Amino acid sequence: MLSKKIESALNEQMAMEGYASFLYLSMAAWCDREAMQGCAAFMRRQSEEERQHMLRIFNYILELDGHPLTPAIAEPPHFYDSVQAMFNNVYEHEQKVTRSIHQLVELASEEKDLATFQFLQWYVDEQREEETLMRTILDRIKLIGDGPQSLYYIDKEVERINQAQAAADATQGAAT
Ligand code: OFO
Repeated sequence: MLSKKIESALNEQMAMEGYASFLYLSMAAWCDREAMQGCAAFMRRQSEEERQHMLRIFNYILELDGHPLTPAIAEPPHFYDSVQAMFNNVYEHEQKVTRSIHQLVELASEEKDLATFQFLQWYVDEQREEETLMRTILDRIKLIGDGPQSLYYIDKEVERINQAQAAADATQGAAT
């Protein structure tokens, strides 16, 4: 059974994951229209992952006899100054989510809610991995620089990273 405080904090986190899903979907649309299909595919997959993160909390709240409140989602931005600016935005958003997850973990610990504390460890790991991934992409973008055809090479690099991530997820899925 969840305390009201934990239930409401989990509902807020669910809304945050939902927003991330829409934000990344909007980024996928922008990338597609900029002819960056590799980045578009990456953002679509990220969007789907965030939806799964939202549903994981939704299911957990139900399992603990609480009421998951399907959130209203604010409209995300639809345009970005550059692909670098867009990935910076993703990285900042992930850092914000990480802070929120860490606050939730602290709350679960204060409330002595061991089940929620345990449940949240998956999110702690996931956020660490996502921040590392976004930093890697930003580093590669910096290495490629802004010479002629840099957008082409950035798109190819993100496509390669996306395929590697999808393959790793498939292997993990097969192992569970
Ligand atoms: Fe939900 O994993 Fe990032 O935000």
